[in-house]
Amino acid sequence: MPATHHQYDLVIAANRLPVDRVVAADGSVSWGRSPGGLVTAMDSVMRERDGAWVGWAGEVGQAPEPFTEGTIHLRPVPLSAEEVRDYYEGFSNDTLWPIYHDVIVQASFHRDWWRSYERVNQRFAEAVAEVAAPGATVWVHDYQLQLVPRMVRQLRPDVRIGWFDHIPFPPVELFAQLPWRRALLEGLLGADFLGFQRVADARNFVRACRQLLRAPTRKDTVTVTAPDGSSHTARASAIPISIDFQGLESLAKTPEVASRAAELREQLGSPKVLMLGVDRLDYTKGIRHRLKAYEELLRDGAIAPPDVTFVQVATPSRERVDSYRELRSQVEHTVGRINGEYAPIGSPAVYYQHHSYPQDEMAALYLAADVMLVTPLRDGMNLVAKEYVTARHDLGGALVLSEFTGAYHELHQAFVCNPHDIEGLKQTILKAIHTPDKDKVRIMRALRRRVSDHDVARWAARFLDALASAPARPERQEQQDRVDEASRTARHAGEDLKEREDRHRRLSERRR
Ligand code: GDG
Repeated sequence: MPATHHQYDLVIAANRLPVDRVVAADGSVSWGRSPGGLVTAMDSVMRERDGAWVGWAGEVGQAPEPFTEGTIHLRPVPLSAEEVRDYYEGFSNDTLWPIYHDVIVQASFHRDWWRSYERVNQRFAEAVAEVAAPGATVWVHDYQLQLVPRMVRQLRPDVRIGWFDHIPFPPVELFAQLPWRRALLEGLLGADFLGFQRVADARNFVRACRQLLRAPTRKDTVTVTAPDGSSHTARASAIPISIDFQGLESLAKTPEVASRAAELREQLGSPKVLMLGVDRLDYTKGIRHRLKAYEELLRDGAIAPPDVTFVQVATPSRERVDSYRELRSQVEHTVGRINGEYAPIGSPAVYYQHHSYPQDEMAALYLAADVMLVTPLRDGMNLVAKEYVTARHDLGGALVLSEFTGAYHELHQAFVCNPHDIEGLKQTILKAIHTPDKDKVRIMRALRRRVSDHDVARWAARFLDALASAPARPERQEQQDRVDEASRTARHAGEDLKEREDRHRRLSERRR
């Protein structure tokens, strides 16, 4: 820990830094803030603390020198071309991602990839240990960095460590396939607090620890004993992520976005019903199932262009991983077939956009769409669902939402579907189209209330509160157990309040 480094009270570690390299026309290089909820959330907590962010800057080879962007100190971690291939595209996206998403595609297991994952995680941990102030709070993000909590704990036993899982945590039956399952769980158990999108994810994690490590568990806590005999308690709970409600709502309310939304509808041939899908081009997002249901609705004559049309934004993603390349060609083939079969000249049935848009254009698309199709086969949360309802300050529109998303657990008033059930999905889409406006307004109001009450700033604050109050030391947990036990005994014996208080006091005195 060189004394020359400035150290920070709050350290975020995530695969990517929240910035993108911008090359100006004159060739000069600078950094621009990448848009996204996580950055906004961190802004809200870093305003009050001295914060640093450890992550990859997005380019292979030597990392840029640490720098400051806005209020955040950025500490780039270098990755070589082989590490991007093995740690990132390989182990993270072709081993863990499929296992954690119900094995929609087969996972690949390669020992080289695992070794690279370990090496890169160690590098992240060392960078964290270097910038964390004594007693700092360290917040590690996501499946790419599951070994980091334990590695940081070994380097810096003084810091408090949290980990947040942005994607699902799989049932133990699937997780158990991983040859490195023990090391992954032990890596995570270096954390004092682990946050998940759904209660089921937290439960899956605790169950995996119990079954695969034989670790003692109690409700949402796991007791971890290190080889040296020292132990600590890790707590796992659901703290679902959200978005910057106010920021997006204000953007959607600007006259520019409103007029762009109207212009988009006109450019799309002024359909009576505009359907929209916005996803990374990922097999978890259910794009093929969505297209199948849509194609069958056209075939059945239940809908037809130009009255009904569908815009699918499919943001390029992980294009060097085979399963993603295959998905792209299947989706593009299907879109071509649908348009060839069902669209008259000048009125496409599907507008397929394989590129990304600026945020104001996304807001205009949301505002223009009558039916938003969010149909993943499995998704940790799905922020698009939350963004859509946030943009609909006019209370218009209808959200079709898969029950296999984390978002479903908060937005269950939406038009809920099981994307595997194509017949059911078709009926849900028709229901979203034909439900009377007054009912849709009522639904939209409820959905918006949920997101506005649970925005991303609240998510970050809840996570940090949970981390701050997690039982970092086992003695603390034992004390709590003793107090719980005393109050149970007191209740059973029918003691009155005074006696119970006396008992607690005696216990506390004994502890001191
Ligand atoms: C992981 C989990 C979890 C997409 N296209 C454009 C664009 N986007 C933005 C959306 C949204 C974000 O990307 C995608 O978020 P999701 O939640 O849908 O999905 P993942 O990327 O899979 O993220 C997921 C999330 O982590 C957070 O915890 O919800 O379950 O898989 O914000 O708006 N944004 C812009 N142009 C585009 O073309 N500006």
